[in-house]
Amino acid sequence: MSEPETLPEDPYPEIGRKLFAGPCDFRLGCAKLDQLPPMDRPEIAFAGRSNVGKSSLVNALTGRKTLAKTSNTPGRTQQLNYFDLGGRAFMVDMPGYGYAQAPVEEVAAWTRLVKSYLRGRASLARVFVLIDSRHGSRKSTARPSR
Ligand SMILES: Nc1nc2c(ncn2[C@@H]2O[C@H](COP(=O)(O)OP(=O)(O)OP(=O)(O)O)[C@@H](O)[C@H]2O)c(=O)[nH]1
Ligand SMILES: [Mg+2]
Repeated sequence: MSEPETLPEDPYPEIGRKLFAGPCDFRLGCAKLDQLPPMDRPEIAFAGRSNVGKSSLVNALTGRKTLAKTSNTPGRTQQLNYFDLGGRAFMVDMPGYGYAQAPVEEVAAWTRLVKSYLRGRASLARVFVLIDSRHGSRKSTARPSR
């Protein structure tokens, strides 16, 4: 059997372009697991050190400037922020890890939330871990417990 002369065109770049060019709205911010929305669609989440650019990436992907709130100060995002991507999927902008300019109890609370979410969310399809190319992947700055 002879090979077809041209492969069928890959439809996914265009599907993706349309998805991110369409509506994307902030749905809710969750400070606790029981506030998470129903698991009725796939979720993708952005993780990484505080200030690495997770919220900026949500804005860049959707071509919006202020959909996700960004800041020069690490520790801006303090909840699991859900963005509804055209009713097809959720993008989840997560709080970061590492140094954050926030009270230690609050950082500990959102760190617990993120860990529980990552461990148990059945509809979580992908997690993208952002790494600042200026620093590479760094060792945890967490101090050993005494
Ligand atoms: N140079 C550079 N700066 C960026 C880039 N992306 C984001 N920034 C800047 O980095 C800072 C932090 O961006 P955010 O998107 O708020 O970072 P974040 O990871 O959401 O931070 P937290 O919510 O605090 O965890 C802002 O001042 C952005 O303008 C990038 O690709 N290059
Ligand atoms: Mg953020």
